[in-house]
Amino acid sequence: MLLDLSGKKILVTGIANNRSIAWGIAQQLKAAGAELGITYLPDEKGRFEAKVKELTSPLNPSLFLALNVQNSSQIEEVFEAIKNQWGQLDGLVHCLAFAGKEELVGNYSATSSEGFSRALEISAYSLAPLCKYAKPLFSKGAGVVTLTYLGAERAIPNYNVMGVAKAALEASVRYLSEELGPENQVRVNAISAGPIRTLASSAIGGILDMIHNVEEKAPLRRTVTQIEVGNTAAFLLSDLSSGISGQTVYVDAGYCINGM
Ligand code: IMJ
Repeated sequence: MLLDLSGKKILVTGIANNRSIAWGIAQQLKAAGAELGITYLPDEKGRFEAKVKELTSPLNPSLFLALNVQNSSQIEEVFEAIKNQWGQLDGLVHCLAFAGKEELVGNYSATSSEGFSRALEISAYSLAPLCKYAKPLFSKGAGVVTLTYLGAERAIPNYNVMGVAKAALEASVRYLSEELGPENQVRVNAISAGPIRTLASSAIGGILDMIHNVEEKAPLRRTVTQIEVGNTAAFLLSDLSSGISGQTVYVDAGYCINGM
């Protein structure tokens, strides 16, 4: 098999429900033979935990861990569990983003300092401490994949502080790839996915207009699926992509090449 992840132990963060891009990624990594660890966002009522557990149980994850990246001891606990159960890590998938609803509408100049800090902390900064704790566990040729969006480099209505966070995330991918590459051939890449209806996008005004625009203008005249993003993540975490690091790879039906 050309694309083979068998024997690879990969941690997937950011699954919230069956529309999550992280869920499409987890399914395709499993289909390629990977052994999965899954994290969920702990909340008071345990709603995410129950939902994500039920959704992912067919994939037989060998680790199922609480992870709120704003809680640094939880980050340490996740990698302690990986060290104890797996002894090593072959892949890390970062699909975490959050901005306050009020920051995702209207004028960017109205972004509050707290809103800016929170969006950047969760959506961009979090990749750094995850890589810091993963680093001693990474096997030779391990990979890191994160999710970004075109709003990092173009001004997209209402994306606002998330665009700034994604720009910081894409820059972080370059610095982390420079840090992790030399010693152990660890590669760090981002996937820039086109708009998909998910929990993170359905709450947004104008998302349907964005999707219709893609269906009209993208070279493929359609949107992409979570599974297509998952297939690219599988490629980026496999040895097939051994020469690719520090990149933003577009899985957007070609949308971003259009002049208008
Ligand atoms: C998000 C906001 C504005 C425009 C948007 C999006 N477009 C797309 C998204 C055009 C495709 C979705 N996207 C790429 C995101 O990164 C979304 C992040 C996000 C979404 C929410 C919604 C609910 C909430 N906080 C959020 N934080 C981040 O309370």
